[in-house]
Amino acid sequence: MPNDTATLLQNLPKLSDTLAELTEPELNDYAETVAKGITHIDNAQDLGQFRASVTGKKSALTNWSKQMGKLDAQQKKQVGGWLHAVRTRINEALSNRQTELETEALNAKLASETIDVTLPAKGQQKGQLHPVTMTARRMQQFFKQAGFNVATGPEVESDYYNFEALNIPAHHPARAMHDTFYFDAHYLLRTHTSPVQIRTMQAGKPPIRIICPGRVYRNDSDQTHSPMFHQLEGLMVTEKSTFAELKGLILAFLQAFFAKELEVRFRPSFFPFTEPSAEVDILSDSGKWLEVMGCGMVHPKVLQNCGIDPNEYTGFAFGMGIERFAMLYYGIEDLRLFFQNDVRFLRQFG
Ligand code: 2NM
Repeated sequence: MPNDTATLLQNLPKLSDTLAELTEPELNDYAETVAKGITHIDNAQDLGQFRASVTGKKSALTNWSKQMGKLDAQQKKQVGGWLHAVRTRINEALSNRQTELETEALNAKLASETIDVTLPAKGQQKGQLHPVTMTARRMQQFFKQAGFNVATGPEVESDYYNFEALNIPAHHPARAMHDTFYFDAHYLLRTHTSPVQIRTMQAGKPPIRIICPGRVYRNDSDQTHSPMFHQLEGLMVTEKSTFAELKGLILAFLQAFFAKELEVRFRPSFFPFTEPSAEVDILSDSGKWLEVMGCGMVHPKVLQNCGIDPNEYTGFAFGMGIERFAMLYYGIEDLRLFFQNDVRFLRQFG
């Protein structure tokens, strides 16, 4: 069925121009043909044109209506009824089609404007976590399942929390060793996360099982040192924590972190805040021992400084550099890559 107005108009029944010659079936047929044609019009503009052609001033219908005056009263009533029915039928068809076309237009507009809000934005690349963050999370995952809670604290510390409480008195060589960034005589950037452990011991009672991840600062910068780096330290204080337990925990951690059986070696060492103290080495694939962390039994003086009676409680502590673990885990040779924020480097860790 054609749907342009010109063809539709041509295909309408050719009825007499003279009203007196028209019959009801002819008019009904005309109305039906017009109504059917209307259903095929596919746009509002054509519908408007068609409306004007079949109901407007110059339409056959209007022409017939104008001749009503020539009819006698009885004919007027009858033919008037017929014409009214034709006009009503045509107007109804026009109105229905108009509603349909408006609905179609609205649906098409809505469809064309549909936005999938779940699509990634144009020209955007997915970000990912920094390898140091992923490494820290991997480390924390182990200790959390082992019953340790995560504790955090300020990066700007007092010399008391960073040194004194840890049995590192003024003029102790460890203070020089630490190459500390001082703000003034008392305030500094923490050189390790141990002050968080001090604050936790002061604030609470054993049993204590915490890990303290975070940024630490030392005035040191070369291939293997960054002035800011990350540490994860741990502390457990109970009525009977032992070095054997510490060894078992660290062995389990290292094997879980590197996801393989590892040769681990505890080497006697010294820290002012632990006694005895040890460095922990792992045997690398190349057969070399690599130092990965330090640990020891918390020094009785440190417990005392925090209001914990060393005759009632014992504790062990350990500390490690997160960058060092990230380098070993991902096989990264140069520490500085972590801090340059070069996306060509960062994108390699999925
Ligand atoms: C290490 C090695 C050995 C340590 C000790 C303490 C505290 F506060 F409990 F005394 N926190 N961290 C510790 C012990 C840290 O890092 C190489």
